[in-house]
Amino acid sequence: MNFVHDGLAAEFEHVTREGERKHISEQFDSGDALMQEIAYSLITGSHFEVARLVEQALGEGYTANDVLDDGLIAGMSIVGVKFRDNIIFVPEVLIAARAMKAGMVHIEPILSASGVEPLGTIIMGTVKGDLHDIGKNLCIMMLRGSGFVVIDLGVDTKPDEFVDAVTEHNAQIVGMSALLTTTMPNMGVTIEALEEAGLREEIKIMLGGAPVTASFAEDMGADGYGDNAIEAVDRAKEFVEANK
Ligand code: B12
Repeated sequence: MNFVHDGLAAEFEHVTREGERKHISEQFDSGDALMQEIAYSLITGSHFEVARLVEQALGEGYTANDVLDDGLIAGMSIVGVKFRDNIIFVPEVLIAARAMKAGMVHIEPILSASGVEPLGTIIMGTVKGDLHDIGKNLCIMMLRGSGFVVIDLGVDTKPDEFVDAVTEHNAQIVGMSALLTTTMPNMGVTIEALEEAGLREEIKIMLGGAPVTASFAEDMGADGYGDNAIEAVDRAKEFVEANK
């Protein structure tokens, strides 16, 4: 690892799992001061600063992909770890998410204009009866940042809305989120609806949300489970890889 930013080096100390330390530190290996400043500003939620630095980087000739990967996503990975390990809580995550958004405002137009072939199309929604969307939105942000096209169906999404969206957008992946034990079964109901519509064989399904577990996802007939936004991206990439 190659930290030239003291604040970021201190933030990295919150990452204690060996595999994650390796993965995240690799993102900072270039030792680029500006990218590390962007990551740090994102972690600390300084959204004006993130917007300013991203603009500066693009003006200096950094590619949108580099700024996204080495600055914004690298910073967001540390936010994800800190949230999971109860070092920060929902308000701080939302503030970091706002900072990510402030940076993405400058990145997204370039990425969409560059015609980079998307990795795949994902339908994401919080299932019927459930209004929680903070975690789903974080996943969507990370998935978009990683090169997927994501159709966001929002909250309280009925099974037939998932079915219609898969057909309309010719999607390869469906992601469902649930935060209530009472709405978790609607994930299974939605999977049944996708089966009945004859779409199950054509898509991969991943489930997530705080009360959802890997074994629950398996019981419901999903193809995968993600514990956090980073894992949502990992699952989606695995699905695409498996389909090649
Ligand atoms: C914020 C919040 C709310 C907000 C939601 C705002 C919003 N726009 O989302 C409001 C105030 C509206 C709310 C309402 C309610 N809530 Co609430 N809420 C929470 C709270 C505090 C935080 C949830 C959250 O956003 N976490 C942060 C995000 C980042 O984490 P996450 O969602 O788990 O997402 C991560 C992963 O799970 C994963 N992930 C998420 N989705 C997906 C999808 C895929 C495909 C993948 C791979 C991964 C993935 O990645 C995310 C990022 O790391 C939790 C308590 C808690 N600490 O969890 C209670 C909680 C979920 N709520 C609860 C309850 C009971 C309710 C209400 C019923 C309260 C009421 N009596 O009215 C209502 C339900 C309304 C409804 N019909 O949905 C209970 C649920 C209990 C249970 N066993 O079911 C909880 C656990 C609080 C508690 N301890 O009692 N709530």
